[in-house]
Amino acid sequence: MMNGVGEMEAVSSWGKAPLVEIDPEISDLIEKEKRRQWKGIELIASENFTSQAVLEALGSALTNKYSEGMPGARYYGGNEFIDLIENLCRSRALQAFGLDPEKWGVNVQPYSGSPANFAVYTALLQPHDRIMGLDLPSGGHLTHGYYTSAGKRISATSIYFESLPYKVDPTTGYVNYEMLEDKALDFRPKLIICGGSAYPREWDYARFKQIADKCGAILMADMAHISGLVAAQEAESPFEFCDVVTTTTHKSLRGPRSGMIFYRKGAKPSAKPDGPAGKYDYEDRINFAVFPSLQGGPHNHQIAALAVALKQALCPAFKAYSQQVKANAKALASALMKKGYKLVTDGTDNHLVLWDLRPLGLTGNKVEKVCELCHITLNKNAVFGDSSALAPGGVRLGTPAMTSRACKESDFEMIADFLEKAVNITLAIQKEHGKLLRDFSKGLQNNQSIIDLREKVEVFSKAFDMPGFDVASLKYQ
Ligand code: DSN
Repeated sequence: MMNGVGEMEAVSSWGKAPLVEIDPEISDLIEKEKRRQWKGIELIASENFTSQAVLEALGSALTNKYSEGMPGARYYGGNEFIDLIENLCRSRALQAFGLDPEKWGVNVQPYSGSPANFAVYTALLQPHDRIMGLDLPSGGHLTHGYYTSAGKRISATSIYFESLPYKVDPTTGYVNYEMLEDKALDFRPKLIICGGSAYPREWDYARFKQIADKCGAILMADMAHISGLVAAQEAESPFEFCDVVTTTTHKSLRGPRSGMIFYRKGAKPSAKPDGPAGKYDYEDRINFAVFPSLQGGPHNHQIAALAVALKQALCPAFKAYSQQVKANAKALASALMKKGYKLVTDGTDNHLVLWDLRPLGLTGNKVEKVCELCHITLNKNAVFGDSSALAPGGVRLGTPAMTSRACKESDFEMIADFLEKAVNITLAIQKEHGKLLRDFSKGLQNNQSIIDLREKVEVFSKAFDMPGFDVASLKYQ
């Protein structure tokens, strides 16, 4: 049945009307979320505040376009400008990490980090091939393989491949390279992954390469957390030693949510001293794994936004930003340690600290909850040796987001004071109401100490500007 003229007019008027008119409910929730971001202290180590320019590209008409395939070889017409955008993004990605386009290529189509990692496995491995990555409770990532102590396969990496974790040394918190080597020589993995989500120290990529060579494994770095620091040369670069490097783009790199896969190409040195040189064959395999094996059309608005973020990462100011991220993490770490708290590895080399709450008799869940009510956002995190994954013994704190709001070392000392207050509130509630979460939660309601701390946190946070949007025009102040 034909629609009436009035109905069709309504459809065409939707095209130009603003969000607030079309969907006040969603518009209002976005405004509330903006206020939450502005008035809170954001310490989630994997989050950041991206720029207005990146947000503009993300919200652009590029979202309308389908472009399966690679630039110059698409399955749909109309990709003249999309090709230019993707090629610009690819060349900026290589430039940002100082890579020679004769030796390295990059695929910028992965929707995010997990799809990027799975695309690498799909490209370079056969089902049930062996993978070694840092164990989740040691600070690794789910996509590097994870199954529970009862053997339940949690990550798709462990469902479709055979994964064996390596771990950190329980006394130092650093990766135990000797144990990794022993395990790798027994297990003979096809792929070894370096990189993690809650590891506060540098990676010894040269050592990883030695181990990978000894057992004939491909070496992949997942530099998602530190890619901004790598681009700014404020962290060791994995590119000298690794065959493949994956990353998300929204963490320390300050871009949109997206993913990239860098792969070696061109001449491949022989495995034997006098053997003939070969050629890397990763490029076609990785491109094919991303599309058509795993994904459909690339998200062109994300790719354009990533190109913008990479341009910003190439500016001298990004180096200064990344230096400040690290200086702030060190300031936060030493302020907490001065207060007598225990940090995993007793400090940090990068953008995060992992706070071991077990000596206080607290779990990460409770501290996360109290902090959230005080408008400090952080996440509970496993600490090596935790007996329960459901009640991890630590919290993870990161500095990239608040550094994007121009916080300096002295501000992070203030943040350490707020965290100390939050922990003391948690201890007091636990003492009064007990350890069981159900009982503990009763102490959170109308708790005056929480209300007082939240007020202080909001006053502190509001003093810092927000990248990406104008706080003066926020609907909720
Ligand atoms: N969810 C991210 C993190 O918090 O580290 C990793 O994907």
